[in-house]
Amino acid sequence: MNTSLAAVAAAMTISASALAPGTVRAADGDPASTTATSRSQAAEDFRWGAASAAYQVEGAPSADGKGRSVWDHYLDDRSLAGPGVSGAVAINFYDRAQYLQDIALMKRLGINSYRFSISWPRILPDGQGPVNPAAIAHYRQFIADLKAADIQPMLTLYHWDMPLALAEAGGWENRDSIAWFKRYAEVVFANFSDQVDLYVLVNEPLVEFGMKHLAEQRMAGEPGVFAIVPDGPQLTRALTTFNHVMLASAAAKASFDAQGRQGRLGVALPLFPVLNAEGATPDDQASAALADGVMNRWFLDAIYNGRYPEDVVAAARDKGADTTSWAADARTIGEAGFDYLGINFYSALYIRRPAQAPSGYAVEMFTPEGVYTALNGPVRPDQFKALFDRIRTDYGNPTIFVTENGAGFPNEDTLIDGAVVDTRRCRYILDHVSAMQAAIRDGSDVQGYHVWSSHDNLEWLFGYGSRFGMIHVDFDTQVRTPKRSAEVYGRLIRGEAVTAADCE
Ligand code: GCO
Repeated sequence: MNTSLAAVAAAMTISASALAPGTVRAADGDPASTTATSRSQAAEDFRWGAASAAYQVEGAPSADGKGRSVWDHYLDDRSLAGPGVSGAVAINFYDRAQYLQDIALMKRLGINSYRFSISWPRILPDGQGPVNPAAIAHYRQFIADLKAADIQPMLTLYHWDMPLALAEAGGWENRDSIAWFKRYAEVVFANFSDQVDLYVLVNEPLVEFGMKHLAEQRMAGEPGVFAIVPDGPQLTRALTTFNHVMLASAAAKASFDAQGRQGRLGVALPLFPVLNAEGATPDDQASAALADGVMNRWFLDAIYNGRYPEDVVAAARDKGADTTSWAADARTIGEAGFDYLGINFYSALYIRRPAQAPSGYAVEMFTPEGVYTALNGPVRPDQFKALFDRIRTDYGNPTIFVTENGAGFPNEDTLIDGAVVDTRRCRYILDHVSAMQAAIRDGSDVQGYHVWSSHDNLEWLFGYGSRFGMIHVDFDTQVRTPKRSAEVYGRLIRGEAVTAADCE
């Protein structure tokens, strides 16, 4: 482990009650005028949770009249995650007997918020056509079961499992996707708004695009590269996609408001602080600034300032993009008035300019020697804190929910004598909770934190080998075993003071 982080972790004592100071601030932002009552109320209302996504956990790809999704196609028809790797069973979460056990387990840990996604092709099997009442009934029962266990739902409408028919019609690259999503969202709101008051409209347009591009490369017979930040040739397509996803979210929000529904709506963005390595050249610095523009500012500037960042727009124009509608589109996104910002945070990213790049936008992600990393990149809780600070100071201190934070590490999830001691994940969670608490003390309005993920599950094109759960799943028997991280997270939520030593 990176020694400075190890030192920080070792010295820290963390408890949920450390949240209280600064959790709520008065409208004028002056902590001095915050009352003690509102502080403890906010600490009490804080959502301590875990997150998952339909395709990664549910299985049952044709139960109750489900239509096919693009992910059924990728894994089952095209074997893109390897031979025999399928979402047909996943962790069997569509099965009520199974999920009731899982809910009971989460309740025992003390989790009071569960972020899950519902599957668009279950609700509208062909994407736009008739509503499937059996799917509605299933999710209504699931939400009722969650609430009966005192776990509050945070419902994600879209976590990448696009109905295949719509993917074949161009998916998010087709501007009609705005209308497709709006219709789907209206069906969801009409059927669930008596049960749910917190929604994530879409999850991670950036990573979805990277994953789709990797799928395309594999379908073309190449091993492919998973580029979180779109590389030069992909820039125009990526930005077009992001624009449509955000416009679709804005349209869904406008419709929700017009119908006078009660609830809070936002989007979950994967925000990646961008770093230069030591000895970076001015070209590397310019590439890093543009990568920050594409991954972070593109979304945040539109949501909070109603405009797209000029440097990114210029780079896209340079690549031949038709940007005519973008200024008006960004204004529409800015006017949507999302109720909170969902942050999915995993790591910071080192960026440089690739050698022999053509002129214009060119970025490359890399990991310098000796940097402590998890499966999703360099582990930097200090950058998590810096991200909260940036959003507070540059974007008007919006309400934030941490919609995902978590880690996987190679060879750490082995079941030995009935136990999994996932020390690195456990420390990762404590370090990041501590960074979040420091940001709250400094005035950030964070109202919930969700670990990705409650359970080990299907990691998209990377199959079942990349485990991110606090609960170990034996994928052959479906037996669950809470790991050390689950135990320590549960103690933290229940108000005990825990330290990194508890993770050993
Ligand atoms: C993601 C996703 C999750 C992943 C997680 C771990 O948002 O990329 O929301 O589906 O499984 O990030 O890589």
